[in-house]
Amino acid sequence: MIKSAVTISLVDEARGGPFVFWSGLADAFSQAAELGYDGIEIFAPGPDVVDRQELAQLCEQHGLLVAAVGTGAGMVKHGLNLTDANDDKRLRAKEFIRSMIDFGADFSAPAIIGSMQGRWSPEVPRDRALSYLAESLNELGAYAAQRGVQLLYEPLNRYETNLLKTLGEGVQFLATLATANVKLLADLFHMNIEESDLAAAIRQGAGNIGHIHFVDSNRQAAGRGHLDFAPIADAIQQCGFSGYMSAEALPVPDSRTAAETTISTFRRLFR
Ligand code: LER
Ligand code: MN
Repeated sequence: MIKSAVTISLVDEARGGPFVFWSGLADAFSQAAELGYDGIEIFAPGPDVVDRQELAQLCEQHGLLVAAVGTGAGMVKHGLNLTDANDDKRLRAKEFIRSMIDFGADFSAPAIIGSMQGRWSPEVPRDRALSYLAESLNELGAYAAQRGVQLLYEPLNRYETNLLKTLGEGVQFLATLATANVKLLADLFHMNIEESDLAAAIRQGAGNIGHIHFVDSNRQAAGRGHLDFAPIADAIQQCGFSGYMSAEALPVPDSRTAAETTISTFRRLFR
C-alpha cells in the first residue's frame, strides 16, 4: 500500500527550504499523528544530533515510522559532495552519508542522496563526475544493503545539479551500477521542471522508484500549485509503487496548512 509521510527539518541553515515542519521532532510527530500520516522524513544536521532513544519513543508513542532520512546537511553545513574535485572532501562526503545510512537503518529507513551528488564543472568534467558518483553509489548502496535498507538517489532539476535530471537518465545510470540496492527518488517538483510528461516518466521508471517527494509545481503542498495529479497518481498506482509519498514542501502559508493540504490531496488520490 502507498504510504504518506511529511518532512521535518532540524537544520537551521536550511531555513527557507522545502520542509513542512521546523519546530522539533515532538511537535512534528504529534501533528503528523493527529493528521493521520504514516511516516516522517527527517532532515537532520548529522547522525548524532537526534537522540535515537527519544526518536524510537516518539515513533512508538505516535504510531509513526521514519520514512527516510536526508543527507543534504553534508552539503549545507559542511560543504561536502560526492563529486568534489578534492579527494579528501569526496571521502568525507561518503563518510557523512555512511553515518546517515547507519542512523536511518536503526529505524529501517533509507537515506536519500540529493544535493550530496554535487555537479560537474571545468575542474571535474561530466564523465569523471559520473564515475565518482557511480563509485560512491556502488559502495554506499552495498553498505546500505548490509544494514538492510535501500539507498535512494534523487535526480534534481537543472538549477540544483547538472548531472542526472530526469527519471529516465536515473534509470539508465542505475543499470550501470554493480549494486541493485539503489532506487530512485522521484521528486514531482524537480520532475515538473525537467520531464516532458510526468506520468510517462513514472511508468518508465516503474520498479526503480523507491520513494516520492509529493509536492506541487510551485514547491508548495500538493494541491496548492498547478500540477494535474490525476494522471500522475494513476501512473504511480499502476506501476505498483508501495513506498512513501512524502510531503517535501514549503511551509506555506504555514506548516499546519501545508501538512493538512498534503494529506487531504493524498487521501483524495490514493485512498
Ligand atoms: C532538493 O531540491 C531536494 O529535492 C531534496 O530532496 C534533495 O536532498
Ligand atoms: Mn526532493
